[in-house]
Amino acid sequence: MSDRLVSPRSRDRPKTKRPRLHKVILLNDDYTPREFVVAVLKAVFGMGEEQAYKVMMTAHRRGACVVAVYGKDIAETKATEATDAGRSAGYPLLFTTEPEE
Ligand code: TYC
Repeated sequence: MSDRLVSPRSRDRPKTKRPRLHKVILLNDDYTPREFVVAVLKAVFGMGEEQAYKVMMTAHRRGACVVAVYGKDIAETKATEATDAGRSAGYPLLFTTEPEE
């Protein structure tokens, strides 16, 4: 039987690497009100109150917290949107992105 299904040898396999996912990271600051951070996490990242509060408090206590993981473009768009929401309200709230290992 010559038409068996066999997985191609690595030498023949096309190298289609999956694009890396990117983390959105919330950074603490001394000025943005806690409730405002929670509201932004709910609005931009679709979190519920409890999850948003936990993430905000983790950033508050530890300096930073991973909010979510997306493909590069979505991660960057959401980080910008969330940072802009703070800026529009006069707060230094900052979200950054970084590639996952
Ligand atoms: N540290 C801020 C305060 O005490 C609250 C805060 C939490 C701000 C998390 C940013 O990512 C943040 N008002």
